[in-house]
Amino acid sequence: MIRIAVQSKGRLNEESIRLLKSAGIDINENKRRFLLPSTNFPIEILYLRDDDIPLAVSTSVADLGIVGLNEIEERKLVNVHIIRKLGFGMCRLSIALPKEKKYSVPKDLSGCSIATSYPNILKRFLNANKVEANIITIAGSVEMAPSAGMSDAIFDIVSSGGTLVSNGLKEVESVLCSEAVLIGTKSFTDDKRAIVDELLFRFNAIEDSCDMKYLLMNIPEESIDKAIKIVPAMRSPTIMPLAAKGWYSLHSVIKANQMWNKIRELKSVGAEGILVLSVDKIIK
Ligand code: PRT
Ligand code: ZN
Repeated sequence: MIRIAVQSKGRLNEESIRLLKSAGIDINENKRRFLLPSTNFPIEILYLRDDDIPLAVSTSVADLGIVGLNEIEERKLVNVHIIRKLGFGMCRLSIALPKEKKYSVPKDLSGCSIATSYPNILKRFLNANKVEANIITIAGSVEMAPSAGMSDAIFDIVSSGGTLVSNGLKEVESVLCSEAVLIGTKSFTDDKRAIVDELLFRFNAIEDSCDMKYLLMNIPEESIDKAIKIVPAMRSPTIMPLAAKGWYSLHSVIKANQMWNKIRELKSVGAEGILVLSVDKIIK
């Protein structure tokens, strides 16, 4: 049995649970408790505040955790290892100033006071740029600090940028790109390693299938070679004869963002009756 810490409520909770469920892990959220075992996979879910997840993994209270990279970069705990990025919870940690203030380079922050909940990441950025500024650590509502007279600037999480605009601030320096990451303790027993490997295998299959489309089409025999060049698939496309002589069915997999260009090219070599289907999982 392994234990994974996920955010109990907040921005990462829903996507974290969705990811585990799409990896085939049954979680009965109706029975939600602090610690909830899956009914079909040797894993239990430990619901925590995001701030507590890195420490839970660092102290081996949990084997794995799902948390924003920003939290890991801020804490830099021993025994915590980033296993992989998860592709959701995208945001950035940025410096913002009142919109009327001038800014061109980090040195312009010299002597400023900067409010943040991420003092360590900010300190590293200021040191790397040889800037002396006064860091004011506050727990929340960082975006209010300049208008409340608490600071000259802020260093905070930005996603759409709407919060900055509505507080009369402008983003001047993006310091860290963050997203949800899977973290783990540095070493596992053999039993736990096998469970973690199975989980990662499933996460990889989900990622590989993401944004992929399955294509089926009818193609005349003389166009098969050209069509294979357009949609080469993972190894090579499947070709099956149709009942109508001289015609074949071709099956392949392509990236969703290539779909319209590929369809145009396939039509130009004589493909007909093209079907485009979503892909649930790809096992390479
Ligand atoms: O209760 P708990 O301590 O668990 O949660 P929390 O309130 O500390 O965290 P939560 O749920 O707000 O965020 C969890 C994680 O989501 C963060 O650590 C980030 O990794 C990630 N994330 C992604 C964000 C955002 N996007 C985000 N937009 N975290 C916070 N914000 C806030 C930001 O602080 C600012 O107030 O949203 C505002 C900015 O949003 P825009 O869209 O207006 O720019
Ligand atoms: Zn938090």
